[in-house]
Amino acid sequence: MSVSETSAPLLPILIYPESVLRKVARPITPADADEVRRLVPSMFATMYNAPGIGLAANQIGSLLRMIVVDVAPKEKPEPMALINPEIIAKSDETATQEEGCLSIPDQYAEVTRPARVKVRYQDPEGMKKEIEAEGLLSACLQHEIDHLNGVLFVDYLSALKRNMLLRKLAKAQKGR
Ligand code: K1U
Ligand code: ZN
Repeated sequence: MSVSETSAPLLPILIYPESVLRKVARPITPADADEVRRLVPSMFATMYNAPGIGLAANQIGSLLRMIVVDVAPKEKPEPMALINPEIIAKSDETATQEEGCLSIPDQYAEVTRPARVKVRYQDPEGMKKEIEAEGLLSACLQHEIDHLNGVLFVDYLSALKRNMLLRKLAKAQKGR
């Protein structure tokens, strides 16, 4: 069974203004291996089920520095789990992309970020890796690494746009 079809337990996705979304996640060490092995399949299952193209550990209430992403079409999944991801280079050129967030459901806004990034990370087996990304993958990696630092996409918006969006979210959540 592939990771996009896994039956691993789904995890509840925490919704803004949950405080763990504003916390900084801590680096993963070899002592966390069992927890990482347990969480990775469940984070993929939760991301695909949402559906979403990324998920950071803060969003499921864990403060381990790990994210999962897959921006490929559903028919040809390209799942990636990144442990201790860090941006080691970013372009001066910027790109603007409409972003959403599974922790800020049904609210979208254009966010401007560096167009390309180079990310260093470990895979779940502990192998050191680097990836260069542009387009949607670049925006998604930056969005997920922001989560690990307690940063949300709404932080990039003007106060006016942010307050409008968060008021809409609060209204929608009240009606649930
Ligand atoms: O971290 C998250 O909250 C996941 C978020 C990631 C993201 C989206 C857009 C730009 C940057 C980062 C999402 O996946 S929101 C849902 C979404 O974008 C989507 C859902 C289904 C199909 C395609 C996209
Ligand atoms: Zn998000």
